[in-house]
Amino acid sequence: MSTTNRRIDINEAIDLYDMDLIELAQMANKIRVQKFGKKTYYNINKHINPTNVCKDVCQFCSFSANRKNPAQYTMSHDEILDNIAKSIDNGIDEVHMVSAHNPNVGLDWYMDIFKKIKHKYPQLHIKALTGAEIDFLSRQHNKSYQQIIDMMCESGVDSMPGGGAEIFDEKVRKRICGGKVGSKEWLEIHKLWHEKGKKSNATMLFGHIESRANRIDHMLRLRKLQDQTGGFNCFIPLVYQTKNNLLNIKEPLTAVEILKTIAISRLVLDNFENIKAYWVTSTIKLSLIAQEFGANDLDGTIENESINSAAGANSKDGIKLDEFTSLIKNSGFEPVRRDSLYNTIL
Ligand code: V47
Repeated sequence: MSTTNRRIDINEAIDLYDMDLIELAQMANKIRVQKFGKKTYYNINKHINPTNVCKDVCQFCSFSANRKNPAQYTMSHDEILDNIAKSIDNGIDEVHMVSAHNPNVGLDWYMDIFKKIKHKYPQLHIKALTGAEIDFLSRQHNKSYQQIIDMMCESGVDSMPGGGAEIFDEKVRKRICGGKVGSKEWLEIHKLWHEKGKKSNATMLFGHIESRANRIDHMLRLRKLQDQTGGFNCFIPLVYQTKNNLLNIKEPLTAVEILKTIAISRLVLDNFENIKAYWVTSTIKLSLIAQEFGANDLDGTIENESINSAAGANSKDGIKLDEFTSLIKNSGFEPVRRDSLYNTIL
């Protein structure tokens, strides 16, 4: 590896996987320490998934209603508001709202709930609608991406979550989620969102049928867009959960491969400030170790997690705040509460 400040290219990044685990950790940790010292960010948030009725059939998904999980639901706006009301006393400052691609409800069902949440709880940050949902809404309701994005802004959406990115490589994407938003379109939607002066996150789903080269390619496409817009808040590598879906992957990733991928993302994504080791998919224990591998954020308390718990993750009821902060502290790091835009909350 060169010692100049030249950016890591695709081949160099793939070769990083062959490095000794601890040496790789040290390289990633050096950057983490320069930027954040021992600080690890978390937030107090709530996930809501208002419907699991989905027009698409992604092979990795265990959440949407399909032949493996036939129990359909669609929450009313009152149910969603009641759900939020129950969490206000827990101090949440963010609602993270992601739905399946439900063709049975109108565009207003999506937009009106944002308005109602903002009206009732103006202090809450609404992080909602993935690039995949925006693409679905645009096709379903014959609107441009720009029109949907304008509607989101008018309805009170503050930022976009990073979901729906999966893996950008077109061949792999076709096999795991053919028919859903394309890679170019996902990036285009985030670009348009950033051009409105808004922030979003970026995920990468790994540990299924993709190669290491596919992961690096994914990161480099994100790095390119981030160079243009600077609009991504954080990168979130999502570890594929194997249960109750159609992919049928027999060998889940090893901890070493997960940690190496997190460390490499810190090194390759030199223009991303925050790398999130999402405790839900990495498991809480591995996320704590990932703090030594370049990760500076572990996500939040969540309260109800449906997408990954349906696939086997131990996250259905979120994590209790004191347990979360003690675990960070006891692993030698300083838990720092942040808002959705990474401002520190004292
Ligand atoms: O896009 C679906 C993933 C994502 C599985 O922006 C799975 O702060 C693992 O994007 N195994 C939705 N992952 C969740 C998401 C997210 C989560 C937390 C924080 C943020 C953020 C965004 O969940 C989907 C998909 O990639 N997913 N099924 C599975 N079996």
